[in-house]
Amino acid sequence: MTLLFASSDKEDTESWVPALRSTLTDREVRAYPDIGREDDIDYALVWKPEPGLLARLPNLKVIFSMGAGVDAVLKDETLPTHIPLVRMVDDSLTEGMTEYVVLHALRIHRQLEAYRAQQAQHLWNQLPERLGRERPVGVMGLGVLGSDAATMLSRLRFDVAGWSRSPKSVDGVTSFHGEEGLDAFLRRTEILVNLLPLTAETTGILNADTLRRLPRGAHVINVARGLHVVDADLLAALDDEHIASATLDVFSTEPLPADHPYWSHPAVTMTPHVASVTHARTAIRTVMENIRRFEAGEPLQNVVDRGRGY
Ligand code: NDP
Ligand code: OXD
Repeated sequence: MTLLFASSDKEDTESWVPALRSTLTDREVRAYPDIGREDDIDYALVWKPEPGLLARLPNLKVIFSMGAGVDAVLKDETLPTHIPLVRMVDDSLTEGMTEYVVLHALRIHRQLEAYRAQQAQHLWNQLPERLGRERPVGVMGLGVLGSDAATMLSRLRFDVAGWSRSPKSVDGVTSFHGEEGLDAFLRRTEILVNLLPLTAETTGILNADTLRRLPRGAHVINVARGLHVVDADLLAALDDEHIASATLDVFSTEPLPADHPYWSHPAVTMTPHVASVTHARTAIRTVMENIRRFEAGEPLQNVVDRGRGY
């Protein structure tokens, strides 16, 4: 049995392949681009694979995504439709994302940027503070990551709501769903966290219309995909201060081009797609468990619904 590891990121190969080889001791692990004979590859573990690569593997049985988001895999028009695609669900990925969301929600809520600006001016000035329970936070996407982040925010006593496709029951979180629930969700949300998958329906969902429906002075935290945001609309909303700040971890082009206005915008806080990273040592266990299930004839976990795109 042979597993192909194929990531567009060379550093992933350096960290994952030795870990895979030392864990999957009874398998052959190959690293792209040295794929060897195409017909003896059974499984592929991929991140942004070269388009056409997976279609070339005639005996491929399961495709595993190293990421929770599978938009980059599904973008490949030649992707075989009969082979199950499994997305990454891993505790370390969930925990990392919740840390990031909580960090930035608290940074915004406790006005850290304003205090840093005052510090730069040697200014001692106590700003009015609000209670967390008076701060409506809204999480778009109440899936694996969104529901964990929303739960933690609610434990911190924020007034938390979530928006998803179907109704949800998450402790301490008010659920809104579907097109019909979007307006009320947006109008009550002062800190918006985007944790939706990127699909045809969600591309460009943070645009002039939806941003305008947030209360004036709202903050946006985008940790899902850059293409959820219409960049020109967000920049315009920041410039006219309808949106007070944007915390962006993901961008429509990554790495973000050096001349992009986000780099120097005073209301933007950026990180280079690190809100949560997939840790090889934990994630490999989830891949192994799914291979075991597949070979035992048991149902695979976390299979992507191709129709929905997530
Ligand atoms: P899930 O598939 O578990 O959850 C997706 C959620 O989005 C579900 O609640 C789903 O609703 C909701 N949703 C999907 N489409 C719509 C829609 N059209 N309208 C309303 N709600 C919708 O995904 P994860 O939580 O695991 O991951 C979310 C995303 O986070 C990933 O796709 C990826 O893009 C991003 N990510 C970013 C990382 C980073 O470092 N920046 C790291 C990891 C992930 P329902 O439950 O009703 O189906
Ligand atoms: C993911 C990511 O989707 O890291 O897992 O963006």
